Amino acid sequence: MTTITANDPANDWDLLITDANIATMDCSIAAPYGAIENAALAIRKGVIVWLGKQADLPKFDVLATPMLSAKGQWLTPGLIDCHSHLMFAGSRAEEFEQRLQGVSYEQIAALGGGIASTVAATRAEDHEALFVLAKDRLNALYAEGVSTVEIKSGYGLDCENEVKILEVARLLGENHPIDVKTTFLGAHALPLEYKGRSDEYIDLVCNEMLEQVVTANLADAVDVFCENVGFSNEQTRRVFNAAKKHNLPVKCHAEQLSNQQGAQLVAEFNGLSADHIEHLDEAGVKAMAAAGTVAVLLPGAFYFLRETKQPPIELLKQYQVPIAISTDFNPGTSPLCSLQLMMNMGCTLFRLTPEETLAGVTRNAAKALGLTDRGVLKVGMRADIAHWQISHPAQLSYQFGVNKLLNLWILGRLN
Ligand code: DI6
Ligand code: FE
Repeated sequence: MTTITANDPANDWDLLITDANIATMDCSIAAPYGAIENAALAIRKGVIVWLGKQADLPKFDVLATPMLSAKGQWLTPGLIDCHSHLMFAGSRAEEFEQRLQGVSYEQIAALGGGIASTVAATRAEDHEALFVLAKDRLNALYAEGVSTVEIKSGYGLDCENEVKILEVARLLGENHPIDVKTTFLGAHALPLEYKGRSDEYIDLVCNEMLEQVVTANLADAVDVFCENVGFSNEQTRRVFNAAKKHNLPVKCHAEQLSNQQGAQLVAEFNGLSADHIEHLDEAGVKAMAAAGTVAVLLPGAFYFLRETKQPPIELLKQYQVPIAISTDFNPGTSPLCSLQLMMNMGCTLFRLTPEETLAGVTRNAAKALGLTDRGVLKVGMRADIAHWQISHPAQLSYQFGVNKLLNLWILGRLN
């Protein structure tokens, strides 16, 4: 035991969690899940200031330190949903019915349904209505241990409405315990009024829209749907160049329905992530590995579209591309607002291990958002901590539908 003096910070902890098993997800700890059993963790000012075997705790002021026993249960990093489109209005249940009768996602999009119908519904709602809709969804994620969520725009598709969506997302971040990161996805789909004029629409995205978004500091990153039903590789490049001019990191909806070399392109811009990537090839994987671009897998969309083409998981592992998992929560291809369900699907549909899946919603999801202060439990990191009633961390991927969350601290606070 270390003896400490009166000035030692150990006298000044805001909370000490004892009797915990901790899945730190820290790669520098050799055990599976970076696990430390019989452990304790101390928080001061929203940051983890001590973590280790309980037997190694320094002497601290027992009377002055708020303490909580984890009762032998598990702590993990707060979960991170690094790819969501949760700011939308309306429902696409009828389209779901059509698809079940054999109409394809691309056919529906070509007929003016799909994303365009959500755009019409979202344009029709004001800030307040969108706030309420999105808050409910954020609450659902929060209830299952999610502490950081990325929210994309992309259902406005004009200056006014893209700005509105991002403003509401920023407002949610200020009014909800979850930390919200925003991504400008003006190039999500071609709005109906630009039919046949996609290059002109890209001009609007790169100039007016992005200028407004940047001026009001509404976006943390820029994304493009690089696809047959979205935008070409060349158009995606234009948007990435514009983002670069404003020092915004880029990410890409890449290789979801076909191979448009979007992953190589986003890697060329040292992008944060290439997402979906069912049709990714080896050259794309290599480019991502070289650039440190994260592979974000979206099993909900794969499942909901009843896709059969698997992302190249073995190649991603072979080239050590970090793999994240996310909900892609959206009304068209993944109306599934549960990151825990995605963890289960990551294992069942993509054959990831529960440990890889947990890394996918913590350490690697943080990387996919360019965040270095979370995703791993260790000293110096944000105290974003989920406390679970489980006897093994694999239970988080194995079981679904019974909520095992006991506590969720975000920046050291329970809400
Ligand atoms: N890929 C997707 O899966 C979603 N957006 C995208 O670029 C679909 C969005 C929608 O259909 O509303
Ligand atoms: Fe998406």
